[in-house]
Amino acid sequence: MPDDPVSVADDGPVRTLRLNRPQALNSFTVKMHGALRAALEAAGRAAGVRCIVITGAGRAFCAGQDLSDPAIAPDLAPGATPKDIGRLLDDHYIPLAKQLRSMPVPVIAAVNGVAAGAGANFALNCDIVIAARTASFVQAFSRIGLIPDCGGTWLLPRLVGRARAIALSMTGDKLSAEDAARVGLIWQCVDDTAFADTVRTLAQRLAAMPTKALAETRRAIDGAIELDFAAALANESRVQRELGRGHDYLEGAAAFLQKRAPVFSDR
Ligand code: T3D
Repeated sequence: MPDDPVSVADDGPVRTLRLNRPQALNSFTVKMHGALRAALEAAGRAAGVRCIVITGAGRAFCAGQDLSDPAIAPDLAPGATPKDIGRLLDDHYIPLAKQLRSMPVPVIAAVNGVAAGAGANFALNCDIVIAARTASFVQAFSRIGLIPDCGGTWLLPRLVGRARAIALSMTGDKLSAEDAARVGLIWQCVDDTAFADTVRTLAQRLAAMPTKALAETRRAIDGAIELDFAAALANESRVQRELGRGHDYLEGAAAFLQKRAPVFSDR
């Protein structure tokens, strides 16, 4: 559908979800939220999908909330009742952030252009963030009197430390993709000319890996942030025991010993 806010394309085991509102820099409307969450749900259920790439159409990745969406746009009339922004977060951004961090397959954010506000933090919730060199990250919230959301207050200090988290969030300054990679906000910054190929190669590579172990890796690392050292060690043992009973471990070890390529299938 040409006016579909999220387009879906498969390349073998890799499913690409493209935010498709380029005229508004792929900012989130309630409709796009619904389409994205449904597409993620469908991708998670599809046995043949082993890696998801999320990217944007046109020159932007995502400009965060569409500030003109009637569902949330402030009524500027004097005395008008303020819209309930907390409800918008409860209904859309929180479920999206949680969904991304519990997907059964790895999720790559391929940040093709500017990622602002919740659009930036939405990307940071993905497993691996690759950005084109001309892309940028903007904690735009302070410019409109808000705080970082979609997990930003939790993610930013953990990714880049308190000093950078606070300065980026208070100033709302644009951070180049190159600087984002340098300070550890994202995984990689790639020249625009190499961007599509780099994303495709990584996605296909992840898709050929043991999917269940990758999803459990994310879960264990995210969970360990909340644990003390002993509890993290115990959790590693519990998850490793479970994975050790799976097909992918037997296959991976056998393939190594037999000097052949493994074929993974666990989900
Ligand atoms: O309701 C709530 O606010 C609660 C939700 C919170 C979650 C959030 O995400 S809050 C943060 C919302 N996002 C922003 O504040 C970002 C606003 N956009 C910008 O700061 C800039 O557009 C960018 C830094 C992203 C890009 O700048 P630039 O110069 O490359 O592009 P531009 O000229 O500003 O924008 C191009 C068009 O996209 C323009 O429309 P026009 O004039 O061509 O018809 C602009 O209005 C539109 N656009 C950009 N961002 C948004 C948007 N339209 C609606 N909502 C947007 N967020």
